[in-house]
Amino acid sequence: SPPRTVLLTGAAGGVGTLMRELLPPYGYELRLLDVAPVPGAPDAIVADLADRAALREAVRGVDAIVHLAGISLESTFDKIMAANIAGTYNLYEAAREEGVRRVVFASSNHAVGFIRQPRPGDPLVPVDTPHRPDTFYGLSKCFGEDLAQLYWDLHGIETVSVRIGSCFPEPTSVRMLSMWLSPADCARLLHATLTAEDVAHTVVYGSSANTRAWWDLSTARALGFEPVDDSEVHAEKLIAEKGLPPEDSADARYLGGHFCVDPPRWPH
Ligand code: NAI
Ligand code: 15L
Repeated sequence: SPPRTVLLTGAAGGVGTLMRELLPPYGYELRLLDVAPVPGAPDAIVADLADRAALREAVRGVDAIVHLAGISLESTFDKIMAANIAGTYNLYEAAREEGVRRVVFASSNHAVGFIRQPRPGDPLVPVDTPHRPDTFYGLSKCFGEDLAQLYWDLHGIETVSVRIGSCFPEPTSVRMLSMWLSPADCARLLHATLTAEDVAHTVVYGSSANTRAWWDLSTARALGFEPVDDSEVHAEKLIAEKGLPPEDSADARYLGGHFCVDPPRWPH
């Protein structure tokens, strides 16, 4: 039977706040967790991913986990290590101990951020391209994907790793015209990842049906995801406001855009 009770980690964050509104209509009962208090949700579990006892209690009895918690931008290695690397390990251990069978892991475009943006006519970027992180942050997402594979192979815990593009109410940069995952499409995608059968460890790209897409969405579609929105409706206004990024800038060159911030060292 499809999962009903879902633990949403990172519930106080940007995506978490959007999904708190958009997932319940699909029939989910959400249990919320964040290290920060979740506004308007007095029942939310306020706990750090470092707190193994709290995680074990938080995952007890849920059908699935949507794991959004963590540092969501570049930071120091030590902070990334604690929240994203050790934190994700702690959560999977809790899932194993409590018998939770499915996790949806919020990976990121920054796991493959140093891949060149395809130009019009080039093939879309496939999910099985080698990792190419652009930051310690992106590296932590590579770790999370490999951890997910290990927990499938060793313990039979299924994961869909969603390499999210840019999930915000609207695209706010030219790069985001390619990367945008509308909140409604994000909810559709999470619903697909929670209900598809036999996912083992599947990696999918998370973006909308963007005219300027860079990514191959076939693995997401195979789970039943049908994106509806297209960032193109925002393109004219956005480009008029921001202009196109210079051709030799990271924003015009790499999937990860401005996360690839070190121009003098680009050998490619
Ligand atoms: P966010 O930074 O707004 O939210 C992350 C939440 O995690 C925050 O509420 C924070 O308090 C919580 N958190 C951080 N460290 C924690 C810890 N040690 N223990 C418990 N909670 C902790 O990020 P956003 O934008 O909502 O992203 C959600 C997830 O999706 C993140 O994992 C991010 O890396 C990933 N993602 C988001 C993208 C986007 O476009 N918004 C793009 C790609 C990936
Ligand atoms: C991410 O991974 C970040 O969490 C998010 O804040 C955005 O910066 C997004 O990528 C992006 O690349 O636009």
